[in-house]
Amino acid sequence: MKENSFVSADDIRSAFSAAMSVMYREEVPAYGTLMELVAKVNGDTLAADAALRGRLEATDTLDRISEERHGAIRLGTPAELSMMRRVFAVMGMYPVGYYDLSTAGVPVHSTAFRPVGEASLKRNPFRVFTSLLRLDLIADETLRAEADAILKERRIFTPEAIELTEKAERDGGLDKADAERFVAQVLETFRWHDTANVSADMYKRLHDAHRLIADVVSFKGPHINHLTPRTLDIDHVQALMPEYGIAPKAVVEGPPTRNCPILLRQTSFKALEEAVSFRDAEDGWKAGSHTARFGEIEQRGIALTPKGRGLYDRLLGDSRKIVRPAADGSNARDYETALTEAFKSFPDSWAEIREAGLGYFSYSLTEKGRQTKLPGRRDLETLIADGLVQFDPIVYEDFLPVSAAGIFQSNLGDGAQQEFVASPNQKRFEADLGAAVLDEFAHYAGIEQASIENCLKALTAAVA
Ligand code: OOG
Ligand code: NI
Repeated sequence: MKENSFVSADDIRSAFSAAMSVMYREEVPAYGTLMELVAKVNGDTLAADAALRGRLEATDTLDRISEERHGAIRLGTPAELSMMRRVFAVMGMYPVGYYDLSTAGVPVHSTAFRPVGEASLKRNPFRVFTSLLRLDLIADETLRAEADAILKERRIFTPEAIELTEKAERDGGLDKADAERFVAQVLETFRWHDTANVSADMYKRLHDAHRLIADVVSFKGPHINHLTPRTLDIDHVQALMPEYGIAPKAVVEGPPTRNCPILLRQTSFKALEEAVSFRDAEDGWKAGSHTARFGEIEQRGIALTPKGRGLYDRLLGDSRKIVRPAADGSNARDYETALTEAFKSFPDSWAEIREAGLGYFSYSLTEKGRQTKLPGRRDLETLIADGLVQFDPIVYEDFLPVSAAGIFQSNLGDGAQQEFVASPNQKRFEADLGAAVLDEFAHYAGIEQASIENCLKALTAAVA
């Protein structure tokens, strides 16, 4: 087969995220309502802010502004995780970062599968936050063994999805017809099943151990548990949710509202209680319910360096020492005030953030820079001071463990707080995944460095 007849991985990912969006809106109508609200607020925000509109037109694809930016699944076994890695690779999505959520009372560890190159991110940044259940954190040995046996029996991928993934690996891509089949087949893995794999009794035992264990073990597959479009004004969407008949989680996760957005802010509507049938030896099925699926929104800011991230973590920790957000929203205002206070010591202009070495920036030539040729290399600070080079924040494309834990918790119910001994195990995760995860800091540093090199090269090119 000729190579140029392959559909690009970026196009397959775009088709996949679009198909998943349609499926999820059908499965969870409240999610469709959230999408409408997001599109409206994004439209209003752009209409009121011509400068923002201009910037987005220049740097982004404006007509895709309200589309999904991420989703999440929870897997049960190492074999599922490593196959998922191969499936996502066909869509140009690679594991970035390691997140240990055990410290936050959730028995999983995770990575985010996402596109990594600038062109791919621009075309479609869709990511899937992917968690692997840690049965090793479950104290009850009998239950652990039972859960393990149930998980080993299930097949979350259709035979055709596996065949097409192998074909893509073998041939280096998929043609149009195969790419379409691949999207349809892989979508099956993410579909909701309203019939459980287990009896109501088993479900209850799993649920009593941890709600998340019941969510992973009781079903045929790792249903997509939320999708997340991008909003240009997260505070506004949060405030409007009740008017649209959807219940927001108590607080927005992440940093407070700022002039210069940093990292990632997220909020969601609370997971819905849905009817499911459990296996029952006597009369076939027994009616019950399960709560897992929700909708989320995100707003992204600059990627922080390890130093910036350290400061972020410290200030977040400080504010949570003063007020810990309650799930019922009763102290939401106090929490916001404490957060805003604490973050006063995080510089809030791009120049200060850059000078303090807190964030990653992409450097480019100014108009004057483009018309200048220098006889030799000068240092970056001089070039900036001379108005030859400018800098723009690099957007954070990853996730935050404390925020992720908050999202998990708000959708597991108030009683779900549980203590586990902190036990990050990246080596084990990577062995199960069958690959190392990309180090996010090294990745952003690489993008920054490459942009600096480009400027220096362009400024001296004609003379060299
Ligand atoms: C994943 C929660 C993490 C986020 O946006 O931080 C997440 C889950 O609930 O499975 O999606
Ligand atoms: Ni999420």
